[in-house]
Amino acid sequence: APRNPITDVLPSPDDGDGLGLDQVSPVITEENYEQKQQPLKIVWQNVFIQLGIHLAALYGLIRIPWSHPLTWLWTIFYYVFTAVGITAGAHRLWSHRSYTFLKTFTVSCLVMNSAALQNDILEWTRDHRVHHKYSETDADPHNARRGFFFSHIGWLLVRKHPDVARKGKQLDLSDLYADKVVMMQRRYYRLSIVIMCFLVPTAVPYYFWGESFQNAFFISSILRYVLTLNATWLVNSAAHMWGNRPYDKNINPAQNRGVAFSAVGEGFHNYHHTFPHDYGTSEFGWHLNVTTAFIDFFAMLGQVSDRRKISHDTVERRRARTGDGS
Ligand code: ST9
Ligand code: ZN
Ligand code: ZN
Repeated sequence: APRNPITDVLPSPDDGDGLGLDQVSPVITEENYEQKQQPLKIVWQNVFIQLGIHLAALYGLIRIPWSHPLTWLWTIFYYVFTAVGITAGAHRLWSHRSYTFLKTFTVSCLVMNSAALQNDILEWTRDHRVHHKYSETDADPHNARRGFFFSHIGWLLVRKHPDVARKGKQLDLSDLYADKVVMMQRRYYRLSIVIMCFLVPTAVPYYFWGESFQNAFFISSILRYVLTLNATWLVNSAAHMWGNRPYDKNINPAQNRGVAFSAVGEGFHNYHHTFPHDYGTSEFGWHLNVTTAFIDFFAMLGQVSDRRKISHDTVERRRARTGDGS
């Protein structure tokens, strides 16, 4: 079986169903994890950048009625394009290794990932693996116990809790350091985001249907970027708070259909934290899950193999044992 980058490093307790380590982290509660809050160290540069791009996005929103309908279509297309770079790329491929790939597919994931501008793949993946292993503790970069604002955007505006790096350094990231595609992106990250997150989305409407520079930049680049950021952050905030918990009622991550829709398939978060190496991050195939359709499409073209899927039986047994009955 392919290795699981999270559980193979530090063993998690077998949860007793005789099926091996299907749960990544032990459920961490107040009793077995001591919270050690630190005073906040605000990073003002990030505060100003986020304020700036959110205001600019608002301006883009106001400009929509005065822009070309093709610009709207392009913006929606580019939203999905960059979102999939995060979901199929950074998340399901590089963080969880839930499927395997061929080179062309990886390179397209990389390009889409740079377009999303959510830190390079190495940094994103490192934070995400530590998020799964130490969910809702100080070692979780966006610990949802610190409230909606912190888990949504606040965590990007302050220095990390020292536990994040401390625990993160115990993870095995050798697969990423050995991954030429990941390391190449890290080397040319700045250049790649300038081109893919700002230049390309602005240039296409401007050159191909004569959109004004202003509209192209504020709508297709900035507004679209800010929307994808917030859709992503909702997985950490909303989907760690609101929704039902049919697979494991003892953890915060929940099934949230609104989030699944805006995050192109990543809102079935109770399922995902219970079965993190399922490539579909949900029981329901393509339902509200563009990402799974995307991976399946590339599988059809022979670019993807070894899609890891949890069997229906395993899911049912787990649901009966730890679900909330919904
Ligand atoms: C963004 C990312 O938005 C969003 C990710 C969300 C994840 C969601 C997951 C949900 C599931 C998937 C759903 C996808 C849905 C997609 C839908 C799309 C529509 N392990 O970080 P530094 C060490 S990014 C091990 O600077 P500070 C390491 O040595 C937005 N070690 O910490 C590191 O040095 P180096 C754009 C770790 O100084 C050193 O510590 N980007 C780990 O406390 C320093 O690390 C921004 O806005 C670890 N986990 O600063 C940038 N972490 O890197 C924001 C750290 O050299 N970031 N170390 O190895 C920053 O400015 C800073 O990181 C900071 C903290 C101020 C937040
Ligand atoms: Zn989560
Ligand atoms: Zn995950």
